[in-house]
Parts: sequence; structure tokens; C-alpha cells
Amino acid sequence: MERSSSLDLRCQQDVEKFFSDRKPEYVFLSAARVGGILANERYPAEFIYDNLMIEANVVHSSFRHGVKKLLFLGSTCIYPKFAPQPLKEESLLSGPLEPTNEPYAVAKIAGIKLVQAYRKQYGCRFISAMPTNLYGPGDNFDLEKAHVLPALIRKVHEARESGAGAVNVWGSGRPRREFLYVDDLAEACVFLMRNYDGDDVVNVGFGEDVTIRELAEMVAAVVGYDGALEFDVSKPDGTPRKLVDCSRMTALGWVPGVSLVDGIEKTYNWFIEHYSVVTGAEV
Ligand code: GFB
Repeated sequence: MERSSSLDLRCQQDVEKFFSDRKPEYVFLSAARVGGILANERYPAEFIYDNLMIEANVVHSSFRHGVKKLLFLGSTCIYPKFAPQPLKEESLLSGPLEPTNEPYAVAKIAGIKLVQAYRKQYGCRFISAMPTNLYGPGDNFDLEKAHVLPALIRKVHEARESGAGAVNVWGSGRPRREFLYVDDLAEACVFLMRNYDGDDVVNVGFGEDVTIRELAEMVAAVVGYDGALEFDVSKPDGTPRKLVDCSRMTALGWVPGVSLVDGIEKTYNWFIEHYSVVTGAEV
């Protein structure tokens, strides 16, 4: 696996050189500019530009260098804000997107179309998967840029450590989100690389969702915090729900294995073991 510090996937020349030097046979295109709801709102140009450049360069070089198979990872935010739930793959492009992450979603939709076009015109064995909200060890715990789960883990932990009486939770607490543990997604990607070769995208979900309030309560229980949850409605809720229909993946023979509570515990344990590194705090 290459990290952005050693290879800038936005630079076509660098990507071409990487492919001619390393000659990869299988490509898992998971690299992306990602972030939570506020990061998407604040940095729309970076989210659309970086993701378009990354996917265009990697897909094109994979074609030029005869990669055997490529798996492109999108996101469930590609589906319309008010599409029927659970979200089916067929609902793609059937309605307006959630405004808070539309630039990112458009870039990811372009990635899907890239993969499908290279399959059609050049016969490339390129496939796409749409994972639901991911979390786990190695997550981004920056409170401005992170997704909700790592942000809440850090906020609740620091509230307990400091003796704060309340934790600030963005939004109303009413939106619903589905969460998939990162190891489950990794396993699903290998499974798809081995067992799927179709034109259509495949949703990779957990199968259940929770409200943000329920999530915050679960994090507080895992961390052992009994203070109050304060909901800050000056912050956006984003899309009301995005539970994916993962019947395609189930029919292929794959189901996730890590429950949300177990996943939160594993992630929290990793967070406290790496606290000084992920937060930059002097311990
Ligand atoms: O995870 P999140 O930032 O992104 O927010 P999305 C999910 C919900 O959690 C929103 C609420 O309703 C937030 O208001 N929330 C509560 C918080 N407290 C917090 C907090 O401290 N931090 C954050 N970040 N949220 C993302 C897209 O949408 O979904 C990405 O922006 C990507 O591009 C990802 O597609 C999968 O789930 O709303």
C-alpha cells in the first residue's frame, strides 16, 4: 500500500511512473480526499478536485499498464438525499444529492462512470463498490475534519478525562447513520475482487442504522462517561438517513462480522493507545 506522503496520486506523471516501476496486477482504489460533514462544506474544491484527479489517474494508468482487475471504492453519499430507503444501487442519479457533500459525491459518481466506461470500451475488469460510513483503528480524529464516530469517541473521552459535565454533539441527533467496521470492508474488498466482475456498483453495508443520539449514547457507555449530551442545532444534520440495501452483497455470499458496539470498543482501545499521535497532545 502506498501512502500520499510517498506518492501523489493527483499527479499523472507520478502515477504513470509508479505503474511502470511497480507493475501492479490488482488495484484497490481506496485513496481519496475524505472527511465529515463540516470538512465537506468547508473544502468543496479540494474534495472534488483531489478525488477526480486520483480516480482519473489511477483508472487510466491501470488500463495503460494492463492491470488484471481494479476495485474502485465510492461512498453511499452518491445516492439522492431523499431516495427510498434502504438505498438500492438502481437509485443512483435518480434525484438531487445532499448539498453538504455534493462535490465529493459528484466526484465519486464520476469514478463509477470512469470504471464502467473503461469496462465497455476497453474490456477492463474494473468494478465499483459503495461502502457505507466507515470507522475503525487508524481513523481521523481531528475534530473539525473527522466523521461523526471518531469525533464522538474523542469528545467523550476528553470530556471524561477533564470532568466536563457535557459533550457537544452536532445537529439534532435525529439523523440515522449506518456504520461498517474497517476490517469488514477490507474483507469485503478482497471478496469482491475474487468473486465479482459485473458492470453495476455493489453496496457494502452493515444492514442496520442508529440515530446520532443513540450512537452518542453507545460511545458514552463504551467510554464510561455519564455526563450530558448537548445537541448543537447550529451544525448541519446532513442527509436524514442513508441505510444501504446490501442484498446484492448478501446474495454473493458476504456478510459483515463486527457489531457496532464491538467496533466502537476496538476503535476506542486503538484511540487511547495512539492518543498522543492522533491528537498531537503532550501526554
Ligand atoms: O459523519 P458525518 O460528518 O458525515 O456526520 P455524514 C454524520 C452526522 O453526525 C451528521 C452528526 O448529522 C452530523 O451533524 N454529528 C454529530 C457529527 N456530532 C458530530 C461531530 O462531532 N462530528 C461530525 N463530523 N458529525 C459523510 C460525507 O456524511 O458521509 C462524506 O460528508 C462521506 O463525504 C461520508 O460520504 C461517508 O455521514 O453526514
